[in-house]
Amino acid sequence: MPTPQISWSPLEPQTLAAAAGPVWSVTLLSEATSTNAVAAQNPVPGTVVVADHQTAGRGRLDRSWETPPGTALTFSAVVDPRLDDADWPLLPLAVALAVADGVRRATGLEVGLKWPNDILIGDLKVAGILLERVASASGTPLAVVGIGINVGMAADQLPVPTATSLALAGATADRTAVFSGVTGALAAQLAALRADPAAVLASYRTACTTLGRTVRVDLPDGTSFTGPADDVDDHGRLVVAGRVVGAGDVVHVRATE
Ligand code: BT5
Repeated sequence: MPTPQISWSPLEPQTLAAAAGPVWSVTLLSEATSTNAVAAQNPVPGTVVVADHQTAGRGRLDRSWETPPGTALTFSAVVDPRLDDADWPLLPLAVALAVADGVRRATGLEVGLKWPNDILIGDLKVAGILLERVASASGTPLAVVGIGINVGMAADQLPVPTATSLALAGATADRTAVFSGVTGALAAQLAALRADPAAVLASYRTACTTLGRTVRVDLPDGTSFTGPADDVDDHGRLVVAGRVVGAGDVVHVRATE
């Protein structure tokens, strides 16, 4: 892979705040363990915590999210989705659409969405999302939306062989430009989800590159099975060979002939 040619601008609080616009209230930390953990300490809707560097970034299911200093965008937004309980499972899908839209706006790159919310370029992961449900001081259910995007990593900085970066895909946008694209798209997708959950689901079905592929599903109980990914149902669950999968890891095996 070629070495990316990018001139890096440091993250700067006022520039980030301007990039996000008035909808979001942005705090920049030079270093944090995990922006999700910081944001959850005092969750106020509209708050966005950005870390220039995360020292203990978290993935799902106690996995870790690793990013070398200066190469990644790592932030968490606190949102009040104002959704019926039945529509909460659509939130991760709406956030995945937002990351895809935001990356496209900032870089021109088309990314793929692997169910439920991995962001891929080809078969390599360029961004991940960690959603956690928390309660406000008054008890309102809120979501901490954690987003990690590999913006500028060179090949020798990738934490795992299954990762890639926007720079390695040819993008020259810096972290602030990507932040602007994604925070704007996140506000738009959240509004769309509140207004018309079925329309967001329809957009997700169109964008989800898992559909039509053969996948292996690794279930939380340690078992797995393989089959064609046929649909995303109205509750945001993946349907594989007629079986409904609400939680589990999905591996793209090959395109269905
Ligand atoms: C995710 O988990 O993909 C969710 C990642 C969310 C990270 C953001 S950063 C801001 C906020 N604060 C946090 O602490 N977290 C959020 P999961 O699907 O479980 O994927 C984790 C797996 O991806 C790991 O086990 C590695 O195999 C791989 N991985 C780790 N770092 C990676 C990276 N930078 N790029 C691509 N893959 C990575």
